Amino acid sequence: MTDFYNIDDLLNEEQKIARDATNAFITKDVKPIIEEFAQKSEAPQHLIQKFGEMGLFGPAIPTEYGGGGMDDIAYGLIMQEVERGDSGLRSMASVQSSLVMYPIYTFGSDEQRKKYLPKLASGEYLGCFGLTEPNHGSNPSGMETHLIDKGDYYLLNGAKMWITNSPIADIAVVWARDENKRVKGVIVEKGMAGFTAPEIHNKWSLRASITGELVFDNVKIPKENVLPKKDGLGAPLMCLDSARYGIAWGAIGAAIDCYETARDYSLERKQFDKPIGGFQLTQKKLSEMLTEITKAQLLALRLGQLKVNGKATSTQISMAKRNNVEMALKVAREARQILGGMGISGEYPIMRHMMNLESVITYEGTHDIHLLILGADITGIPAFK
Ligand code: TGC
Ligand code: FAD
Repeated sequence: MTDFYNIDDLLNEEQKIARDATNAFITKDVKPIIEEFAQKSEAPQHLIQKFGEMGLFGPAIPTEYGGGGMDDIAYGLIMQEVERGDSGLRSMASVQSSLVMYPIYTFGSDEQRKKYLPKLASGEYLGCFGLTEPNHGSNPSGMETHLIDKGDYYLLNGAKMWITNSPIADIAVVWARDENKRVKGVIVEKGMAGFTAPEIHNKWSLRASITGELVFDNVKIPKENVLPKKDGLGAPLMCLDSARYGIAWGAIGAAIDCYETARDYSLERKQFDKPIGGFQLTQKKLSEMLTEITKAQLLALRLGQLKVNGKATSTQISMAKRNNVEMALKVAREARQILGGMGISGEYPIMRHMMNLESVITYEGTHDIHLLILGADITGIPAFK
């Protein structure tokens, strides 16, 4: 495994075990089948249960609720290994862990924790997270989805767009404004009257992941389905911090898979009577890829240490998500060139990673939004508005 700066030495036993077990699972159960699912534009739903069995859902959620009870570095390493397989599968794991289990654990009542978390951890339930709307992506504070208080229940109306896993999800954590304009999180269950989740078709990216809408037409939400412990836009933004952190690690996995594929190919493929890896231009590409991967690994690990100590800031997370996803996309593009014509073939994983990363650089805050988050931190002047 690519580890040029012996980062392995900085990990504890639990973190290494989490990483290595996930690596073995992805190598055995994901790598051999994922290209075919992506080509068919189909999600490998048989893996949901296995992800639960492998502890890939909620690794950092306490064990009393079915989670793994591990630290954030172990969580990051798991995301890295899952994304070495496919960004769409990492999406499934990070949405479940950071955007569904995390808010239920952090903002939920004890009844909600007990009711949902063990089933989400085991893979019996799959969840999704509804923040983005057709008219409000980068600016979720403009959300139109709303709740009307009807006594012992709320009426939910509105729509969410681009929601990972929504067509197959058992529950959705949905963010909506109440009559006092406060953002609240509610748990919407599959089968509630007036709730539908149509699939979005024709994606050229994350093809092994299902994406859809969430449509609410006078959906009755019992009051016990409201997340009681926090309201305001800060609540979903805290969830995004957790997911963005996982993506900062995950992107490294995609980059390593592209780099290792290109390195191996460059040693086998001969042109002008020598391996293409022997040409200086190929060596420049490989050297720069390895350098950028190593810098991203160090950034992720230091961020993980800060997170474990409760010191990671949102802006530090934005910097790592932004840097590491861009790094992975650049590595994928360079790797694709090293493979020449074979670079576009499904025989190799590079083009799939590259297309996936075009979503990863947009979701969880676009590349430019993260730049503006950094700019606001540096100057004290938010440039979003
Ligand atoms: P702003 O006025 O700055 O803040 C509103 C309130 O939130 C608080 N806050 C935070 N709290 C916790 N954590 C954070 N990171 C926070 N950032 C802000 C803030 O203190 C304030 O609290 P209060 O009590 O004063 O109300 O908000 P803004 O409207 O100016 O927006 C700022 C901006 C642009 C950075 C934010 O809207 C943003 O991040 N936009 C990007 C949207 C986004 O990332 N969407 C992702 C949707 S989910 C997704 O993509 C899943 S992909 C699936 C997968 O992962 O696989
Ligand atoms: P827009 O906000 O319309 O942005 C378009 C362009 O304008 C971008 O380049 C952006 O950077 C730029 N821009 C916007 N505002 C500014 C500004 N102030 N200054 C400069 N430039 C600006 N969302 C969920 O809630 N849950 C999910 O599970 C989920 N899964 C997703 C899965 C996929 C495959 C995809 C593609 C998206 C998913 N999303 C999800 C939505 C994702 O978070 C949004 O696509 C993203 O936040 C950007 O919003 P948008 O697409 O509406 O783009």
